[in-house]
Amino acid sequence: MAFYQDPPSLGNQYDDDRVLRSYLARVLPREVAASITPSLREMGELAGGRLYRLQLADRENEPELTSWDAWGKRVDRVEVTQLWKEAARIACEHGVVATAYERAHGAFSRVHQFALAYLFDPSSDVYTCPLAMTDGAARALLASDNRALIDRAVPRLTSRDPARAWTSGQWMTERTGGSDVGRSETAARPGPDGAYRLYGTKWFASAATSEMALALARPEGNPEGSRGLALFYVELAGEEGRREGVLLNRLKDKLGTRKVPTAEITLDGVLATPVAGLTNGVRAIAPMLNVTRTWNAIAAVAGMRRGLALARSYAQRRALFGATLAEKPLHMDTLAELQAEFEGAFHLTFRAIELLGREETGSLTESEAKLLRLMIPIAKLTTAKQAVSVLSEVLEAFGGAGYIEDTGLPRLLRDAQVLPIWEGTTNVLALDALRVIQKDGSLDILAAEVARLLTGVVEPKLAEAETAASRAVSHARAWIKEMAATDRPGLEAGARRVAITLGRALSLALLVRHAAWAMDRERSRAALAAAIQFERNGVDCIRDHDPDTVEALAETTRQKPAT
Ligand code: MFK
Repeated sequence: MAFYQDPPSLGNQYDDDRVLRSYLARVLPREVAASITPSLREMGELAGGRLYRLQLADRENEPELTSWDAWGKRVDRVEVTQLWKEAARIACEHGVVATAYERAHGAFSRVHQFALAYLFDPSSDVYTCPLAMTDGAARALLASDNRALIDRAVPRLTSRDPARAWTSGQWMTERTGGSDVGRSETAARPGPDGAYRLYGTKWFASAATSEMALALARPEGNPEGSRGLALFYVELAGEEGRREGVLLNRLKDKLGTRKVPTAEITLDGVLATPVAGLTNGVRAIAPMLNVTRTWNAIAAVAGMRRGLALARSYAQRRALFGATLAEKPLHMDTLAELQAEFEGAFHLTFRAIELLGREETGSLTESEAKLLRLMIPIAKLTTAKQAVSVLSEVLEAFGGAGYIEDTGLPRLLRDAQVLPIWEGTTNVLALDALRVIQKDGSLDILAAEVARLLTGVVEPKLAEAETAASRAVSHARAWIKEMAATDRPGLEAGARRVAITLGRALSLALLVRHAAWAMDRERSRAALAAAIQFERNGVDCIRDHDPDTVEALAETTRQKPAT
């Protein structure tokens, strides 16, 4: 008999997830946990079963843009993949956005909603991209207090009825770039009737199938820079599904997220309504960014979890050199490192989600609000980097099969590679975190949070992890203070290392706190092992700035190419 390898398989993705179930048991009141468990189990079943099978079967399909009909009329129709059609219906009916706004369980509804998103995401072919923007748009509209727009759009954005539900786009990035948004060129011109129309090009409009978008544009006569931009609401759900004044030039040919119909769009006089005045558009869209960055972190965590679930299944089935991979010490050591990274990212992200839920229900203290403002960029950038490195290792854990498209595995890495890029690159968010730290003292609050998490933990095996977490935060505080006084360029150069150190220190403190709880209440040693392993993986990345070395290498960068 010739040899054929059994492929990896997935079970119910809720029942199989110790980390999720243990976390929910700790944070949720018993009656809330009992009430939401059936919905999570149902989503876990879909994600490990029907949706996953459809995802594999639909692997080669991609969205298609039809610009013209047979008779020469411009139609700009986007046909999405089969899985996306199914994912849209499932997400809507299961309330993957709506749950957060229905607030059946107050602040815990955010935890419920993001637990649904976490289970759904890896089998959705990144349908979580439009969901993230939809959630973010609902949040930004509600924050704007623009009653007419709230009444018009929010019930659609948060609907559970697929026939009524809308998704939203987020139109920021232009050819001038996605980071320095203040250079945007899109103009907003009022007509004789006072209504605004937008003129310009949006260069990376994700999920071009949405029924509305929030867009940044500069009202004519406004000054340059980001304060001269305003936030506009654009409705696209016209009579025939296509709105006058919006042209889809082409879909992007991307490394990953290939099922997401990301478009280059020309705005040629589309009607638009100011959301919150005619200036300070970045400030007005910030609530959306904080929500989409949280979705980014949950997608990173969910991607890691899916990769590890497949790698574990494979390790049990794949035999070589006389034993299965699951019996090989080096393979298990490799997977242990990855598992610890996933668990750290999980607790970091869900802690931010808990605070988000409390912010939205008005139960956040002033210092917790500052902590949340700092945690979102830190969680986004830390988890995105982890996802890329963990999923690269996951592919290697399959040997050559991890490199072969029809296993469905390479997609995991390609789709992860967008996570450090969109919604603010690692460096842009590290600088955002540094600005926040210097402005409002939120690093002291983060340090107090780490100290609080470690208080009362008496397990001797966690002592090294506790020390590493608090030392890393102290190092970051001292380093920022010293560099701010002596070496501003050095401070900027080290911003990424500081942000990742803070992300890892907070993750470790959260792991320690959860491990202590899990040993006490569940008699489980798995969370303890994750905390110990995470500390071994390394926490403090801060290095002294060495301007001579950096400058010497910068000279190479600046060298003109030989002609
Ligand atoms: C599954 C996951 C799915 C995710 C899917 C999403 C797909 C969508 C794809 C995209 O759209 S990717 C494009 C995303 N682009 C970005 O995320 C922009 C990245 N650049 C930045 O974040 C820059 O730091 C920023 C544009 C904000 C810099 O602009 P400014 O105007 O120089 O910023 P400034 O002065 O720091 O902020 C202006 C105001 O906004 C300030 O308030 P005040 O006017 O009151 O002083 C800031 O405090 C406030 N602000 C900025 N960021 C904030 C914020 N407030 C709260 N939270 C924030 N995050």
